[in-house]
Amino acid sequence: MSDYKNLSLTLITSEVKPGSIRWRSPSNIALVKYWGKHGVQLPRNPSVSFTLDGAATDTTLSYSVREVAGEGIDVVLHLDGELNEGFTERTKRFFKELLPIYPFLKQLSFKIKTSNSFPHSAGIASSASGMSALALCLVSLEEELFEPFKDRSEFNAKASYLARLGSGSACRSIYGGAAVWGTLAALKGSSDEFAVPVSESLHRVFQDYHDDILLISKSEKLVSSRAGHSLMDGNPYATARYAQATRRTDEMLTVLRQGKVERFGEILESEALTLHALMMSSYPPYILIRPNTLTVIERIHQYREDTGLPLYFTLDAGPNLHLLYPSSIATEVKKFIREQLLYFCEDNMYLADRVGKGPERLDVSE
Ligand code: 2P0
Repeated sequence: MSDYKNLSLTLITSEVKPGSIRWRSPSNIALVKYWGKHGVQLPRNPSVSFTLDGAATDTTLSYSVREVAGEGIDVVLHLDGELNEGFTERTKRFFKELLPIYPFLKQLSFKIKTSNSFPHSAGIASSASGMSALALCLVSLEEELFEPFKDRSEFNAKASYLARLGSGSACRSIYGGAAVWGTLAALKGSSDEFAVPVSESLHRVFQDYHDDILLISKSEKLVSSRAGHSLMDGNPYATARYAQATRRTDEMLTVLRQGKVERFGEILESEALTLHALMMSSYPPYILIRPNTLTVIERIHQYREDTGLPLYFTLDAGPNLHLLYPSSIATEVKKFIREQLLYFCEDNMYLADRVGKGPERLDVSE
């Protein structure tokens, strides 16, 4: 167990100059899903994801010494240039939880400016990119105020640990390519507390894999992921599911190494349907997919049968479909999306994305 609690991370405030730190961090799509947690944001099973490229959050954290010392956290958050009270409150809670790790958080005043590359109302998860961007800003801030980390991997492990406390899936966004979160016997260094990169063992075909996100519905979902995770505690299939996800994460790592796109797709689709079956078999049961989600799934199956091309889908905790495929068939797949699938998307919208290289620290002046 890593323990980042550190009461010595306290500032001599007269020595601190104001400053800003900026990170752009991407979203990720789980190939084997995290669904069910315990303790303080610990997963019930390992998961593995692709880190995306285009769907990202750009966050600038500005800090200065707090003029009037107070007990709580002093932070305001602006989303797309506007004060956002909901996110300000969530960030306050997050910083408060981090006080045993970063006691200096209550000695500073923070202004956070954040924006997403994807449309605000697109109905795609922003907590992975948002929380990972914020965690990276905080770990960079620690380096600026105290000691630099011994190496990049220590920096990333801590950023991933903090991101996990903000939102479970965010811990996987710290790394480019692919990442595993959760202890796997066969993966040295893997942990329930932070994610580890597995991009070095990614076969060439997966390094620039496409992920086109079909926006079936942009409405806010009725049951949050937080509530969904906790409903797993009473789910009668939970134990079997956690064992299955462990086996599948193991197998998925082999598949990713070997470049087997068909087996990849089989596991991918089964994971998507299993995730939603778990929602339907929770009590109270709920359904997040929409009729158009099913129509598009049928079209994808038919397309595969007709063409033999390795186009497969997955789902997040919502109705939108992620279409995953190798770049070698991009022209055909884009045509299929335009001609046969866009009709089933809200406002005929989809986001074209692909596997990306991971977060980037940006110049504050850019
Ligand atoms: C995942 N999802 O592995 C799974 C699959 C959605 C579907 O983790 O409560 O926002 O913040 O830890 O990470 C979405 O839930 O939940 C999620 P919290 P999170 O990506």
